[in-house]
Amino acid sequence: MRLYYAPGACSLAPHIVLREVGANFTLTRVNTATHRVEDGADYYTIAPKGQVPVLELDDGTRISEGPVVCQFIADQAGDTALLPAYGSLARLRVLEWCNYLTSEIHKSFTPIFHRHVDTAAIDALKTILQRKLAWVDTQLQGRAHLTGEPFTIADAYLYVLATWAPPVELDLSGLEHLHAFQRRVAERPAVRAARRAEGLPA
Ligand SMILES: N[C@@H](CCC(=O)N[C@@H](CS)C(=O)NCC(=O)O)C(=O)O
Repeated sequence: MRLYYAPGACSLAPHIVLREVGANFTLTRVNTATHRVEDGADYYTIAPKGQVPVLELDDGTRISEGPVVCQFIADQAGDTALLPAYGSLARLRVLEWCNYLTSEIHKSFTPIFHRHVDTAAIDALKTILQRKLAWVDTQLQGRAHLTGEPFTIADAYLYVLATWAPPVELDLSGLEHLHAFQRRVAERPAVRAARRAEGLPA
C-alpha cells in the first residue's frame, strides 16, 4: 500500500492508523499548495480531488476521504479495537465521532489555512472552533479517549485536528481534558513513529 500524505495534514490520521495495525506501506509526499508529488508528478492525475489522504492499494485501487481510509485500514486488519465490529453500537459511536470531526471540526479549520480568507471570517471560524472543541473537551472528562477505552480511529483524527490549533493561534486554554488527551496520544509509539516519518517533532 502507498499513502499519499502531506506532513502534519489530515493524512496523519490514516498514517497513524497504518502504524497502529502494523501495516506494510510506503509514504509518498504531496505538496498541497502546488499539488505536485515528491517526484514532480501532477497530483491531480493521481487524485482528481487534489487532496490528501489517498491510500493506493497494491492492485492500484485508490481510496480517498480520511475517515473512510481509516475505516478501511482498521477493517482490513481486523482490528476491532481501532474500529469495533460491523453492526455494533460501539462501531456507530466511533463513526459518529468521525463524522462530527470531519464535518464540524476539520472543515471549520480548512478556510483558516486559506490565504484569501479575510480576518473577520477567520475570527468567526475560530470562535466556532473554540465552542465546538470546548464541547469535545467535556466529552473527554473522565475518559482516556473519545469513546473511553480503547484508542480508536476517531482518536487518531481528533489528535491530528487539535495539533492545528497552535499554528493558527487558536486559543484552547482551559480545555484541560483535551490537552491531557493530546499528551496521552502523542506518547503512543505509532504516533511518534508517524510524526518522525513525516519530519515533525516527535
Ligand atoms: N474530505 C477530505 C478532505 C481532505 C483535506 O481537506 N485535505 C487537505 C489537507 S488536510 C488537502 O489536501 N488540501 C489541499 C487541497 O484541498 O487542495 C477528507 O476527509 O479526506
